[in-house]
Amino acid sequence: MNLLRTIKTGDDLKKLSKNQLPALAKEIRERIISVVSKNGGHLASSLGVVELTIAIHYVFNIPSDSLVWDVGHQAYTHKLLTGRDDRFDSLRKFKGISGFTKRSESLCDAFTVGHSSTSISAGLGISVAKHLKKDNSKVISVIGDGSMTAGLAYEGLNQAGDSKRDLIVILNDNDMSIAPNVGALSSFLSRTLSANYLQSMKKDFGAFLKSLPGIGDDIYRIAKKSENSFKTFVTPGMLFEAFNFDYFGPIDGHRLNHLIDIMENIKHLNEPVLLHVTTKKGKGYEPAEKNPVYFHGVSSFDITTGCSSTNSNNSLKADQSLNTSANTLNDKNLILPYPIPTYTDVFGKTMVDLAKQDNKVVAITAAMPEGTGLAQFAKRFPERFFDVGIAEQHAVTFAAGMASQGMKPVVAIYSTFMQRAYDQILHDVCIDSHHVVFALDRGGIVGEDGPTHHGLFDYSFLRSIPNMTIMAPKDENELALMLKKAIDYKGPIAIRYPRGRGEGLVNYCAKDSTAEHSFTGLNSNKNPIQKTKEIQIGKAELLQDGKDILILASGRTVQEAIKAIDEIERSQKNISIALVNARFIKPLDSGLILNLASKIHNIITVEEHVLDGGFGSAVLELLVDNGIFSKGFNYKVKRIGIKDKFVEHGSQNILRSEYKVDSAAILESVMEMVE
Ligand SMILES: Cc1ncc(C[n+]2csc(CCOP(=O)(O)OP(=O)(O)O)c2C)c(N)n1
Repeated sequence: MNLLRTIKTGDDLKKLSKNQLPALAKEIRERIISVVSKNGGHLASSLGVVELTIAIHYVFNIPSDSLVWDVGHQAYTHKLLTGRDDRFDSLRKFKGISGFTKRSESLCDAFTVGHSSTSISAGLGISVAKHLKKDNSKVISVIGDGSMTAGLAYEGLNQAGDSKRDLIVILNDNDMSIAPNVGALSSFLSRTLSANYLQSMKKDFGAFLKSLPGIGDDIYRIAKKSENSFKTFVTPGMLFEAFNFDYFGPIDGHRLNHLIDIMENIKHLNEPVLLHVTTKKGKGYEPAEKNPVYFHGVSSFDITTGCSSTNSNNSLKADQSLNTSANTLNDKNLILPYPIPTYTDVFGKTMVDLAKQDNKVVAITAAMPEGTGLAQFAKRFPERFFDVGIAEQHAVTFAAGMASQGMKPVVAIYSTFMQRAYDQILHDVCIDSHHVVFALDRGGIVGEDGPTHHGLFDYSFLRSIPNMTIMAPKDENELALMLKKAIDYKGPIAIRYPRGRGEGLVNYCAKDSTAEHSFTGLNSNKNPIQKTKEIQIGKAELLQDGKDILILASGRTVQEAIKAIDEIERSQKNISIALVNARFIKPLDSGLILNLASKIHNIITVEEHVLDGGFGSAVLELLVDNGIFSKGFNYKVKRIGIKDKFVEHGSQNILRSEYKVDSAAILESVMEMVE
């Protein structure tokens, strides 16, 4: 019988007997594996919490009781149990089911999320509001041990414990973040768990307590009492009890009956409770159990073998990038005799090259060694590599400290996650102008991960900070050169580059590249991007001169502009277009831009970034401040970028077209201007 099909709500689930639940868990796993194998997604995290999610929905009344998932990437079972099975095939597709929890998608999603470590604070806020509204329903926040490495989680625990608010925090401890979890908390949790003799002592002690009159068989009491007796010197409980949480566990997160019994008991407590559950990431699918890092987030794969169905290029197989749009052709439809490296690959390889030459270069990641391309660096230079956990704020201030001692820290954090560290960039790095290099991967539209993950705000949030320099490469060659430039520079400097493959200009991965980057473009002679010229701070690159229209493009939108210009030339329209690769968002190449703008009065700026405060805004400020528009000419200016909106999820290509930041949008603007 297909049990999953019978469940639309928690009430439907509660009609099942406890004996039927393991069969339901099996069906759910099969459904998740089947859909993720086609659409890509966060597989291992979701498989790890199937039983935990069933137990929560079996015991609590969602959505009256609020369930807050941390990150929201593990919530596939939750989606399947809350009326979204029918649409689950559209997971992560444009207009389909989101890969994270999203309030607009279901009443059962208490909080919209994608970034980590928010669940305790949000849960507490919900709990306090419920209390003020005299609503006695419960709040359950589920947070992973990786997400517990962020300071925000402790800020939540701190207030929750102090306010003694009714809040159940479930710590889903699988000893993994994306990569193996790091830090003192992680070793604390796992040390306790692996101490078998303590576990057995605890069991004996539990049995002893059980035998005492008045204690009986109540699982809750036994768990509690036995834990109390040890917590002061051996268990993770001591940490959470210090925050005034009532600690239970650790318990096996795959034993449904046990989970349900414990939850039935703790739901009657009206105080901060922490239930520590241990789970196996990837549970129930052997390839994911064996390789949870790879299957944390994965593009489409073959279910039997677990191998990627898109490409053999490593960085395209596993999460962190969720690069589902792999191809073997470059943009000009040339088949290349090697896998086209991603920007991330090129960054990682260049970091190794640069670190070989300069022992002051150090690399910092916030829990994403693979995703940021630093895994090779970590292997080659373990003493110069720092994974600080999901702690972007700390990563930046830590880098500032190192820079103050003459080291050259490169902080590699996705653009979207760097948003977390704004004050640290401003206050700790930029005021003293420390030489910290920010490598902002996943700048622009990232695709299927959607609005929580697009890197569409970095130009504007960085541009306003004094002392900051911001670069954006038009292709992977430029990324490598910019990184080299940034290492040699003195002061805060950011390089913002996109998710996905480069242009296939150079067989980067196949070369044992040394200090010298001999870039040999493989494309047709017409392609103006094949030679990468030396980067000079604040200097743009004039790719093509022209008379009628000036296109100022930033980052990879230069490629879209080249495509648009190719199209115009092919259609034999007689339009003369000047194209500038801005390279620098700050400082702009004011000399070149003002000079061109004084001659060409139709100007288009292009950016894969929100228009507000972005590259186009910077250009306009430059033009206005230099009186360009007051010279009596009739100027037309069009800014192409993301209007004041959050961009949904879907493939990068669909979104670029939908939000009009692609070559078609440039072409349209050119035609509007000339007509
Ligand atoms: C602020 C922030 N930084 C980085 C990430 C990327 N990220 C997504 S899931 C994850 C690991 C989370 O680990 P854990 O909470 O233990 O959950 P698990 O996947 O192991 O179930 C990371 C680092 C993020 N979502 N948010």
